[in-house]
Formats: sequence, structure tokens, C-alpha cells
Amino acid sequence: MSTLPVNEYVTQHHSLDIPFVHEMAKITQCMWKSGWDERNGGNVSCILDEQEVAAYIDIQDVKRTLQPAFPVHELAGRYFIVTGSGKYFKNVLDDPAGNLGVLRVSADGEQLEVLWGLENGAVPTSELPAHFMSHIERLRVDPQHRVVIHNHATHTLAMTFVHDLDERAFTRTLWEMCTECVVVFPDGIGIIPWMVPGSSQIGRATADKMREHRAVIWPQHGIFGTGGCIDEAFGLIETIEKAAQIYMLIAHLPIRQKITQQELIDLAQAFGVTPRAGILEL
Ligand code: 2HA
Ligand code: ZN
Repeated sequence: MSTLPVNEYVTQHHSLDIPFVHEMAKITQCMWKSGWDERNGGNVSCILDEQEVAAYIDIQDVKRTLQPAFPVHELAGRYFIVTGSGKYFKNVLDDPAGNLGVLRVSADGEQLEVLWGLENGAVPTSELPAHFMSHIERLRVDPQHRVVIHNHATHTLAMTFVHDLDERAFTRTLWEMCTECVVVFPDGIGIIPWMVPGSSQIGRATADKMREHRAVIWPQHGIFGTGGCIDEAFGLIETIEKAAQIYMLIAHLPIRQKITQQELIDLAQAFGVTPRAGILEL
């Protein structure tokens, strides 16, 4: 028997019955519990198939239209589920429709059509420019691409204070921290300079890195991870964060042994991945 008032139960039940809403509620809750999304930190966007959306939502019923920061012709007609601007990941599970939204980029790429959620005048994440530009670049190199996740992964952020921000050196250090790393992100990490968040400039810089990497670090701020599904994008961030955590645990201690460059090469070979050129030195 439910202990919730009937109205609340019905509302929640409806939203969380939608698989892509449920998945967003679960992942935002998980990231908040990991301590990576304090207050309104972090944002997520996923590309959805039209049939997937139409199975649960009336796609003819546009509730509101919004103006994107720039026209997004490359994404015209695409459907997205996104987190809302200023919304707390902590609260998504209890109120999916107030904290998330399903939108479609209009056929001319000039408008965003809200189809579900973003209740009470909410708008999509402040980092929508970075998300849209990253989706565009990732789709160019990977037709299976669907998801962009941004969060404030603690040790990754900490590491940007003490480690050289050269992306090759940073990537090599991460690969050396856990045996699985070179297998999970053989394409390495992109790093942009510190920039003001929420702007089209930081979006452009992030997306430029996304041509060659699925993960991009924003120094003293957080990380962007991408993938073909939420598990993949989140798993990438989780793996980078784990490596950064190990680094922060060991960097100040005398190192007695480590994974050698040759062992990293052997590892890549055994798992059939090609490490980004110019990082491993023999
Ligand atoms: O959504 O994380 O980068 C809040 C942020 C901005
Ligand atoms: Zn952020």
C-alpha cells in the first residue's frame, strides 16, 4: 500500500512510468548522492527517438516555445530530455516534471518546442549551448552518440588544481591510476582553459574538444562526459573520477611501483583499443 497522498502518487507514478524520465531521475539522484551535484550543479541532456517519445507524450501538443541561444539547424527535429536551469538534482526523483523537460528542436532549428515537463515556467539548463554544440560534434564522429552529462566530480575538480593541465600529461596520469582507464577512454581527455560557464564561448570550446574526445574537463569546475546512452556517459565520468581520486590519494606519497608505459601498451593491445597517439612514451 502506498503511503503517499493519492494525487502525489498518481503524478509521480505517471512521470516515472516513462522510461526515459525514470532513467533521468535515477541518474541525477545517483550523481547527487555521489556528491558531484551540490545545489543546482550539473546538467544532463539525452537525444530521444521520435517513436520513443510519441509512445508516452503527445508530440503534436507544443506547450511552449523557447528561443535557443543560437539557431541549431544541425539538430532540427531532434527530441531531447534535459534537466532544468537552476534545478537541484536532489529533487528530480520527487518532481520529475518540475525539474526535467522534453523538447523538440523546431523543423527550422530556430525554436525549442516544450512537449512535457519544465513546469511552472522552468527553462532548460544554463549549459544548453555546451550541450547542443557537443551533441552536434559527437554526432558528426559517432552516429550512435546520444547523451551529454556535466557534473562537478570532486576529485577530478581537485586534480585540476595540482596537476599540469596539458591534456596529454593529464590523460597519461589518469591512465596510470587504474588498470581499466586506457581501455575505457583510449581517446583521452580534452581540457579547456578556465572560462565563464553558461556562455556560448565555453560551449564552443567544449564542443571543439569533443571532436576528438568523449570527455572534456573544465578546470576548477567539473567534467563533461558523452556516450551512446546514460550508462556509457556516466560510466566514463565515473571511471575518470575514480582515477582522479586515486591520484589525489597517492600524489603526495612516495611511489614504490606503478603501471609502466609498456604495461599500458600491452593492456590496450589485449583489449583491442588504440591509445591516443603521443601520450605513451617508451
Ligand atoms: O547547472 O553546473 O555549469 C549548473 C552548472 C553550471
Ligand atoms: Zn557546472
